[in-house]
Amino acid sequence: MASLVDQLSEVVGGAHVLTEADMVAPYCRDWTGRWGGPAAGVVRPASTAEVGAVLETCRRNGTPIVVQGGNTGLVGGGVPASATAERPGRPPLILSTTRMRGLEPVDTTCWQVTAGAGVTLAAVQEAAGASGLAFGVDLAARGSATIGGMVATNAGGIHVLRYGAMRQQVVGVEAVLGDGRVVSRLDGLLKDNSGYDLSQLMVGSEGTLGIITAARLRLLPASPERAVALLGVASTAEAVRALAELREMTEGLDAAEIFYQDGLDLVCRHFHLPPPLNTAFPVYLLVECAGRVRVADALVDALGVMGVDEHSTAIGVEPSSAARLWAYRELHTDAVASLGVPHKLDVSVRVDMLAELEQAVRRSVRRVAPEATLVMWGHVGDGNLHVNVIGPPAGDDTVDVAVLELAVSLGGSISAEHGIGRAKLAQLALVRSDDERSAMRSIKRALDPAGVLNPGVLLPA
Ligand code: FAD
Ligand code: 2HG
Ligand code: ZN
Repeated sequence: MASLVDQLSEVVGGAHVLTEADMVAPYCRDWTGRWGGPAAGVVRPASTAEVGAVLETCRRNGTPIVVQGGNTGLVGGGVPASATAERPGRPPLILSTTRMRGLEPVDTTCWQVTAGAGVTLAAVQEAAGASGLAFGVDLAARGSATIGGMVATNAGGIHVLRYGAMRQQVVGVEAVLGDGRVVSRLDGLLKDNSGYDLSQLMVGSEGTLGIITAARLRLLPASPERAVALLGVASTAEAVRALAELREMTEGLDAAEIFYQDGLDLVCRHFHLPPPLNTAFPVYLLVECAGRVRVADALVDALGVMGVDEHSTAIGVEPSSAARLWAYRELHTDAVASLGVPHKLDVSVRVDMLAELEQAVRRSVRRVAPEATLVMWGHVGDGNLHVNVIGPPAGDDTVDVAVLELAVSLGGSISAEHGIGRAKLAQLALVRSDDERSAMRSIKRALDPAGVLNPGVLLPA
């Protein structure tokens, strides 16, 4: 019988089956460097039919598949399990969607676009912008993160408070299910109550139910005017209060982000940036308003009413000055990566509990990992803190468990936007009941009975 590589080469062409160690290696480790393991190889199909044929080949051979898009995920869901993890059976094949880059023309009547799974977020944003429209989700990994990966993780990002997460942008999905059936809802219907919404079932499924091959996405009118303000404040509680006031007084608030002096220092040091304000503050609130007219004036007026003084504020209206202010926030992930392999905890609580969460995380990390470096930032409007801890060995999850349990004890979630992946598999029971996890397993068995897709991601293998 022909080898797996020969069979796959038949399907996608030999050039798109990678088996040499140095070619395969970059696909085997995640962006953070914390997660990864060996793979049998990488296969790069270019169409839905090829994805179906690859899946069929793997099912016949009993080879598990790890689905990978841009490999910017932060919970280890798009890379193989580590060699030391319990991995019964053979190493998986990585199915990379990066050749599925078809982007249809923007539909300017329906304000929609159909994108192949491997199309990057930046490409969708660019295409929408060229048609006078915009896409509702934005995040710093825009140059690499793919639409398939963003749908599979229900990515959030910086505009959730105005436009929602990826789920809200998905009109329909095409996917090859684990058992080979194809679901395709790319017709662009805004109203369609004809049964279960299989597209939305794919959103947030982290590659465990099907391989997304394309998505029909909702677009928005572009906002020609944009204004950013960076406010230095005394505490997280004050940032939350300021945001509540701004929400009442401004229209078009589309981002509200928080970071702290230690994170800002790190960003400035690592990227050789001057501090944004003349005075240092414990906490920084970055807000952005976007719309058609008078956006900057309205934001400045609101800040005036709030009594914010110029020493504690920087305003960016021109695209370059707005981008300069955004950089202080967006460069946090890269700056932290320069310190070592981080433990990333992406937790959320109700917005009115955020200040308590922040303080409790500081106490908890000090207690369980006193030598560690702790850097936090997040999406304050969504009650979402990104807790990054550098110091403890990658395999030691003491600090992870402490922070996740803390978030749950405050009524929060162990995953605000990055997903469960492999990183938080053991903690899923903290937030999902026995009945819920059992229902999830039933869905998994119904769509992927052989358990070929992403075993050990989101649910135990
Ligand atoms: P991958 O990392 O390749 O995969 C992620 C998961 O999706 C895996 O489980 C994988 O198996 C699955 N998957 C991928 N493609 C498919 C497919 N076609 N079909 C089925 N399953 C698939 N995330 C946020 O939510 N908000 C942020 O603000 C944010 N900012 C980030 C900033 C930086 C600098 C970085 C590095 C990451 C950031 N992320 C953020 C995380 C990341 O960008 C998202 O999780 C992204 O959605 C993953 O897309 P990807 O193509 O890289 O997917
Ligand atoms: C962000 O909002 C991303 O910056 C990444 O979600 C968070 O790196 C992180 O911990
Ligand atoms: Zn985030």
